[in-house]
Amino acid sequence: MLRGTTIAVLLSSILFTPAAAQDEQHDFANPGPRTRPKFRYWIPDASVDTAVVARDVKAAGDVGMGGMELLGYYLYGGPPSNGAGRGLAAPVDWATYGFGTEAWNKVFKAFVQATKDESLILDASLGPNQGTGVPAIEDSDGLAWDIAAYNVSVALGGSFDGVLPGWGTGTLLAAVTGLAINSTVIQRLDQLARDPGSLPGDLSLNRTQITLSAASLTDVTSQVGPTGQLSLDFAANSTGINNIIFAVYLFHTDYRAQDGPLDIGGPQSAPTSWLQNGSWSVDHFSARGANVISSFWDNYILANGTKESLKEVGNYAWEDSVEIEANVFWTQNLSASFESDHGYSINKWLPILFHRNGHYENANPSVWWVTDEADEGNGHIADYRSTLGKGYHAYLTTLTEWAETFLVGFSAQISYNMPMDMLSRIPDVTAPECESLDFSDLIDGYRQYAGPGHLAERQIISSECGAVRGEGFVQTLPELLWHVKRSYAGSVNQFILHGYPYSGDYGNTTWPVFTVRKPYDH
Ligand SMILES: *[C@@H]1O[C@H](CO)[C@@H](O)[C@H](O)[C@H]1NC(C)=O
Ligand SMILES: *[C@@H]1O[C@H](CO)[C@@H](O)[C@H](O)[C@H]1NC(C)=O
Ligand SMILES: *[C@@H]1O[C@H](CO)[C@@H](O)[C@H](O)[C@H]1NC(C)=O
Ligand SMILES: *[C@@H]1O[C@H](CO)[C@@H](O)[C@H](O)[C@H]1NC(C)=O
Ligand SMILES: *[C@@H]1O[C@H](CO)[C@@H](O)[C@H](O)[C@H]1NC(C)=O
Ligand SMILES: *[C@@H]1O[C@H](CO)[C@@H](O)[C@H](O)[C@H]1NC(C)=O
Ligand SMILES: *[C@@H]1O[C@H](CO)[C@@H](O)[C@H](O)[C@H]1NC(C)=O
Ligand SMILES: CC(=O)N[C@H]1CO[C@H](CO)[C@@H](O)[C@@H]1O
Repeated sequence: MLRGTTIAVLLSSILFTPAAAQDEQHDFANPGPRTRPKFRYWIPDASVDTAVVARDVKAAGDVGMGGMELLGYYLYGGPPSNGAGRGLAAPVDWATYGFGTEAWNKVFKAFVQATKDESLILDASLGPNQGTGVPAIEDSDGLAWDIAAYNVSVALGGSFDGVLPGWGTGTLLAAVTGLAINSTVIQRLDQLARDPGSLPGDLSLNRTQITLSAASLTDVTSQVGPTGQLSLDFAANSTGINNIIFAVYLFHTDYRAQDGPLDIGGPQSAPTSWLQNGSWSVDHFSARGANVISSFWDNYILANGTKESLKEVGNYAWEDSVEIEANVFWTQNLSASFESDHGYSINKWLPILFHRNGHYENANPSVWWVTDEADEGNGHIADYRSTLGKGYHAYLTTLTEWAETFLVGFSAQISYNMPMDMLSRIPDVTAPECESLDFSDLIDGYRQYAGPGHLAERQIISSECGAVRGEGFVQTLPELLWHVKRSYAGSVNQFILHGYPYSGDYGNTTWPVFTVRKPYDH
């Protein structure tokens, strides 16, 4: 963006002129709000004082910011059971002060109005905590999915007559049999060293690796009875370690973007409807997940003039890094999409997906199943990841198209924490966002991220800039400028400084009053 493309950039900004962008002054000494940095603005929840919100917005404008990016922090989704520096309870009732409630709307409207009053612009997180979801009816199809595998071993030459393991824990996706022919303990002394046969980006992990004969893998789903009954005879096999029957089930992760009031401590009351019951992470691999978010906003946030106000001062709808927990990222229709993408059924390859395809500890089990194919089955994993990426494309582009009808567009931290080709998804949003923290201020990292954006003529490459582990409330401006300059050098041209916490008190006199400090960690 900084090189010899000024004419192209000017031309495309004339062609791409949402109402709110037309007022932008291209004055180097006194840039308009769209060119200035913004603060990520954490409010703890919707119990905040709207006068303080207005004061914070004004304070941001007064120090030269273009505006704020509003994020209801909600104790990072909810207080963890071990405290972790975030308390053990919410000090106010989240049935009343949850994301998307009447109280939330009041705060949001005040934020929009303050932004307008100060002639600034705003970004808004799509949901609480990190924007992965909104209030919704529990277990509805558009919410996040996961799969789990259960197994039972059968001795060589033996047989099985019983109920599938794990029966009743979800919808049966497939039952598969295979012959284990090797079991090896793999020790990886250097975690960053490339594992032979692994896919790009995989960490090297210690594990027991069980090799399945690819030729033996058999989809036996059609033989499973209505109560999970299965009878199989393995008499034919006399070599190898043992036979294994896998049962793989589909279910909702029930991963919360914001805990429901009864899932946390503090002065909580029972929700009277799903609207007061916290937020659920949506399915990030289908348009259906995107529609849960957009229809919630259309019906419960954008009504009564808010949408019209956003046409004036709204910049981006935004989603933070995706941190949904899953064994294996999935979407309800993935098996069908996989078959139509690759021309074969995923069913008998399901057992080998259960490592490095989800998030958090569940994606790093102590046992990996692989095949005796030359690539240990990684070709099938790559096929799965490409289908998953197409689902994510549908999610991102659906939100982008929706956001562009009333905002400048959609900004998101693309493919964070998910096993997909990040670069191919970067063009899917209006303003792809990276960050200084986990890009480690690496100019080449920024360039890799910005490249696909430039090829797709994206004008803005955003950064969540300035977070440094352990530097909350002690960082100096020269340090911050250093992060900014490294980013500019790598083609980043929008800065969301991380961050500005709500400046008022949080809580009430009955519950401990404290100010939420969220200095650095997401
Ligand atoms: C403050 O805590 C008291 C005691 O639990 C509760 O009754 C009251 O509703 C709380 N106030 C707010 C604003 O949540
Ligand atoms: C297979 O099942 C056993 C017990 O049924 C369980 O301990 C083991 O973790 C399972 N293996 C894998 C890789 O899931
Ligand atoms: C089992 O796998 C290990 C590691 O790949 C290999 O060294 C060993 O030869 C294999 N054993 C058999 C019987 O194939
Ligand atoms: C694997 O195990 C070895 C031996 O216990 C240990 O030294 C090493 O750090 C472990 N590697 C990883 C990547 O955890
Ligand atoms: C709220 O969510 C909980 C699960 O967290 C569920 O058990 C309860 O039925 C839900 N209540 C309403 C009113 O939706
Ligand atoms: C819009 O106004 C109606 C009527 O006052 C009210 O019932 C509804 O909750 C409002 N919706 C929003 C999102 O403000
Ligand atoms: C599921 O995928 C198949 C194959 O791509 C497609 O024909 C079908 O419309 C999809 N269904 C849904 C609900 O997305
Ligand atoms: C019944 C069964 O699992 N048969 C398998 C025995 O092992 C050979 C070699 O791996 C496979 O080809 C068979 O399918």
